Amino acid sequence: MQNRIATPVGITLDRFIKKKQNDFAFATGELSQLLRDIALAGKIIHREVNRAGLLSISGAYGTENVQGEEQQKLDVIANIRFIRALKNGGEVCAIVSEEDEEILDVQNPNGRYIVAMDPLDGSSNIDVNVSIGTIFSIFRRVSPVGGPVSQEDVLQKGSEQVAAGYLLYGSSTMMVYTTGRGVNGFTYDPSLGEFFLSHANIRIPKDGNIYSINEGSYESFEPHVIKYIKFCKKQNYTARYIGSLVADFHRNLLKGGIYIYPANKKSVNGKLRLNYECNALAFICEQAGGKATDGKQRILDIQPKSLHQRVPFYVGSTNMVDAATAD
Ligand code: AHM
Ligand code: MG
Repeated sequence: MQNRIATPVGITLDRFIKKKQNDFAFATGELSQLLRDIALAGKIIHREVNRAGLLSISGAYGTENVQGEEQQKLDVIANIRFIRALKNGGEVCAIVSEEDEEILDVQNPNGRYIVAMDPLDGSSNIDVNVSIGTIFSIFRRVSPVGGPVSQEDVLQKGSEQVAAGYLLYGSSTMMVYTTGRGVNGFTYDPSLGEFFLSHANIRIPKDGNIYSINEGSYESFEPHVIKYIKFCKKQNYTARYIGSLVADFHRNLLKGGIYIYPANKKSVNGKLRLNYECNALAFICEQAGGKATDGKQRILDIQPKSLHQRVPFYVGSTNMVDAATAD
């Protein structure tokens, strides 16, 4: 704790990671390197996101990119870039991604970590120039190093995460992450190519007045959700819904609020994926003093049964999550 207070705002992400690594007597530096690999991939996606509008213009003229490849959708590009960065880094033995049906064995049996990720979340916002994000969770493998990756490696509870974070490609690009000792946010300066600590030791207010939910499905929500929305309106709370989970979550984290993607008639388990979206944000939220549940159970305690499993998601200020999930 003392360290965090002493950390000057403005140090680079690299130096911050190094400083934190020194807090662990027996740290090998692999997790630190993995976080740096993710930051590097984030810089690459930042560049692609910022060129996205131009890509579609050049696409309209039938041009191909420098490698002579066909123009690809940005979420596919992000997936490729992340996988490449993690593969080259060498710390990871397997990746699971929202973009891929199966486990990706990266041919690095000595890697000690597993990464679960949503390389570009909020894809419906890409074409309309609205904020999007990357979400990641890092787990230590449970199978023996050197052998094949197992189902147990990739289906671990969120409480087993050793680190988690997100990149937000907004008016600025930010990386926010936790290693289980608080949450810190870094803002990218593209002119220097560096992330700088801008939000040290983020704490989410216990209460807030922002609620984020797609009210278009109101009629098909469960009674307690309808009741809570009515309550929010009575309280004159502010409704904010970008439809981009990272951006909605980030705003609520800083200002106090709740994000809900509940079950509805069409999607009985909601829409969001436990492994790629909910676990990481739940870990960050709890580390910042907030709460995350599926309406009944703590997100981090859910034992995943399949890679692409969906769960209802209530995340944000503790008092708001409690109120939204009360019968
Ligand atoms: P995606 O992974 O296909 O991008 O879907 C996830 C996104 C979230 O970012 C966002 O909060 C939610 O889907 C919006 O869904 P809806 O349009 O149903 O409200
Ligand atoms: Mg997603």
